[in-house]
Amino acid sequence: MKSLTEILGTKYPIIQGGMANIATAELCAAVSNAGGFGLIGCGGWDVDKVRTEIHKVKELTDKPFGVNIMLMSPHAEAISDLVIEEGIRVVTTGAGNPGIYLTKWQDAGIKVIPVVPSVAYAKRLARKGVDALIVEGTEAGGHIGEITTFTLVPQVVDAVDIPVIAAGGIADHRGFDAAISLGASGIQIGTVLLASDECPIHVNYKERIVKARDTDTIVTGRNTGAPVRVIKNKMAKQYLKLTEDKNVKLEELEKLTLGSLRKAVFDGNMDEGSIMAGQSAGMVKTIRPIKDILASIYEDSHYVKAGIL
Ligand code: TUI
Repeated sequence: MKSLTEILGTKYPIIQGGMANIATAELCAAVSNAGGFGLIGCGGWDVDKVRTEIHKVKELTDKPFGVNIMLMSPHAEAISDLVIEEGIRVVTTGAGNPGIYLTKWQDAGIKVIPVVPSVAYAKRLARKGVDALIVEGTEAGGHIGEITTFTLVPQVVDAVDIPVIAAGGIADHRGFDAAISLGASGIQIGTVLLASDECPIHVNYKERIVKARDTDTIVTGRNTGAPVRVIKNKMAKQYLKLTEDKNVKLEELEKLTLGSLRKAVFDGNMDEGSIMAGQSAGMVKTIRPIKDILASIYEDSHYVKAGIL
């Protein structure tokens, strides 16, 4: 089996989450330049915005990078063609089934790494020839599945014979080592990158992550089929109330979520914004340069120190 760093062409077996409105060209290039695998997170962006961001990354780094496609987006199909036109080498997907795009991407030589929230889903996609899987536990921020990283990763590792990337709840070398112990080939990180110098979000958002305690995240939308983990605030409580109404439309809620995410990201509005973050926010204590975050995860790993990785 090819190692993850061989598949990705990176120094570290660490990839960046596809955080909507946050994973811009700037963040992507900063992660790739620091030795990780950066990605543009398309979120709800249209194809022109994604094209512009891809061109920016090509200016900012000569290192490998990828594109994360949020499959609930109305622009997902157009972006699925754009990544081929732009010669993107690696696509990760989230929030849905990438099945209808697989053959097209594989024919174009694109490596496909979907996020999966369950074993059944992992097996189905592995059979279809995807190159690796991101196995994301419910500790993660944003749109999530139900199962914890600690239980899901080993079950997927046993069920497939492609590399598994563990995600959800990992913010330091201890989480990295735990992931490797569970059989993963690498990790995906998101929340800890929010508290980085290079992350292009409002400083209030970064400081809210640093201030977060273990119990500060909650999951909204569990009863609507689109569970999203955020930092508890006025907006999250409002959203929870709204979803108690059985007749509320899913599209309406998604618009509210992505719209209010922008309030948090750009305006630093910590009351009315949707502050997406994972449970690892409680572990994040300082705002640091991305190269320090990645180096401390990898170089402090016991597996790396022992020469096993
Ligand atoms: O996608 C994410 N995290 C996200 S996407 C996002 S933007 C958004 N905001 C509000 C509502 C919806 C989206 C913010 N954070 N992570 C990857 C991920 N994928 N987590 C869980 C899944 C997933 C869930 C169900 C993947 C596949 C899946 O399959 C469903 C099916 O039956 O196809």
